[in-house]
Amino acid sequence: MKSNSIAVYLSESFGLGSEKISMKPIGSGHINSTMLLTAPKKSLVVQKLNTEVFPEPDMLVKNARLIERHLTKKRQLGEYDLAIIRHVPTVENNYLVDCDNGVWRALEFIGGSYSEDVVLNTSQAQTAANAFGQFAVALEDFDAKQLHHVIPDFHNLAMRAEKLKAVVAKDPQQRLASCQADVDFCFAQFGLIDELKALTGIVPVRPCHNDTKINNMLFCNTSNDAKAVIDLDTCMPGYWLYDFGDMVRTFCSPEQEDSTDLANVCVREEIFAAVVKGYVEPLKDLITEQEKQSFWLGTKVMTFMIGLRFLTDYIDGDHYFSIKHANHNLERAQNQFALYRDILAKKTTLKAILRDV
Ligand code: ADP
Ligand code: GN1
Ligand code: MG
Repeated sequence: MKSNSIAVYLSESFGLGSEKISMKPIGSGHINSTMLLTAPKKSLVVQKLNTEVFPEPDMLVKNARLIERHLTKKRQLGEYDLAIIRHVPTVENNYLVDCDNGVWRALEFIGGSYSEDVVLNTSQAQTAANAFGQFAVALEDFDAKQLHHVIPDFHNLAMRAEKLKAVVAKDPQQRLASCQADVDFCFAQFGLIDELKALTGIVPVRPCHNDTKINNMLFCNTSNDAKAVIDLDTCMPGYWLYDFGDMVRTFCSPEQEDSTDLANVCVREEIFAAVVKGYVEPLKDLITEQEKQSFWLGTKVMTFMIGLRFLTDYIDGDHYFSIKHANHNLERAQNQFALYRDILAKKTTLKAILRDV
């Protein structure tokens, strides 16, 4: 199907007609294909879902709509101020459309907003972390047992380690020789698995976003305030340390996640402090002492685990994360390991910042 006919089909399905429409890619997500569909009446975000990653798209939509409903109630009670990204039904009142050999959904477009791939300053970091904190608090009384586990073991480091070991043993693309040092480095970090296991029963399992990347936050064009938390696809029960760690991973480096300028990949300490301050403030009445302490482990685990996932996908032949060029996943992995090494090198300073909150 040509992109023009896809646009017409989707536009008609979601009730926007077929006149004067256009569709163009937005954002830089690694999993789904995200497009802005513009029609005279209104614009919608349309996404072709990656059904390899999300084999049950109807469950994905069901989860998201449960969360939408919960957040809507919170807004009505004056307990949640951010915009809510709602799924848009088709003219036949479905939420998924089959088109172009794939499954599509539509989301309300939040106009007058922008997202970032690299945090610009401390104020932006604190604003976004605070909004992710507000989101976490709003979900606190949401019964996360209702959520289907769309990707089982998503942040299970032990399982991620097993996947790396399995792919290394197979080496299906003969790529191991090009990344043996990275694999050895990974294997030397598996003590993190026991550190995580030790938290079982000590830190609470809570509803989590699980993908608190900086580009999953929309900011207002005029005020630069946070406008909406987006990309709710992996909302599932977890530890707050995951959401904290993923913010550190994506907010603190001055370089993009796939930058090859490794000498410049580092944790900006002032951004780290802003993330801590911004996130903990809305959580202050709920967070336990053990949870606060677990944020150091979250900082290490999330940065390391995403690096490990990029490396696993590289060795496996790039089936999971979309890539723009050969070696893209290896470059991403090496970038994340550089960041992880800097985190370890700055342990004393970062732990002191955490302690001071
Ligand atoms: P992916 O799963 O591919 O990461 P996202 O849902 O995060 O997809 O969307 C990718 C990008 O599209 C975001 O970073 C943001 O720039 C833009 N975007 C997504 N949803 C909206 C929305 N409802 N309104 C405005 N922009 C959006
Ligand atoms: C993916 O979809 P996106 O780009 O927001 C991935 C996250 C990773 C991230 C790394 C469902 O997120 O887990 O942390 O890439 N999402 C999924 O940038 O695997
Ligand atoms: Mg995203």
